[in-house]
Amino acid sequence: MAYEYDNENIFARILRGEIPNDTVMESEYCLAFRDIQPQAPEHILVIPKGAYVNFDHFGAEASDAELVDFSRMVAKIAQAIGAAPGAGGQGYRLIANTGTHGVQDVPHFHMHLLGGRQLGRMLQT
Ligand code: DGP
Repeated sequence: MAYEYDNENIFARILRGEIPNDTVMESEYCLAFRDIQPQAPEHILVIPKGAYVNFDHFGAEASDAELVDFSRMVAKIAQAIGAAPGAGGQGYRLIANTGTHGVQDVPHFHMHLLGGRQLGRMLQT
């Protein structure tokens, strides 16, 4: 399976420090920052630092350490913003838009974490 990664995509530029971001959390393998066009009071993007185009690329080719680090960071952020039901929060939604049908705009794998209000039901169209 061949995945072509565009080194000039906006998240690659954020990772290189060429574009500023509002960082929420950083680890060895991942960065989380606030979405520039928030759709909810809490709208955070979690991305691997590695060059992965989308979730199937990440899931297939990332190391175990990268995969674990990513999941742990999502869980830590959900807790940090007070949204994790296991810690008394009211919940959140994770979305990984992928490819054309998934309406993915930025070709660097990212997970949207949305919360802070009652969200509508999936999917509208
Ligand atoms: P999508 O690829 O459709 O899953 O969404 C990409 C998201 O990335 C969209 O919600 C807006 C956000 N975004 C695009 N450019 C930037 C940027 O330069 N900085 C930040 N923080 N977010 C961005």
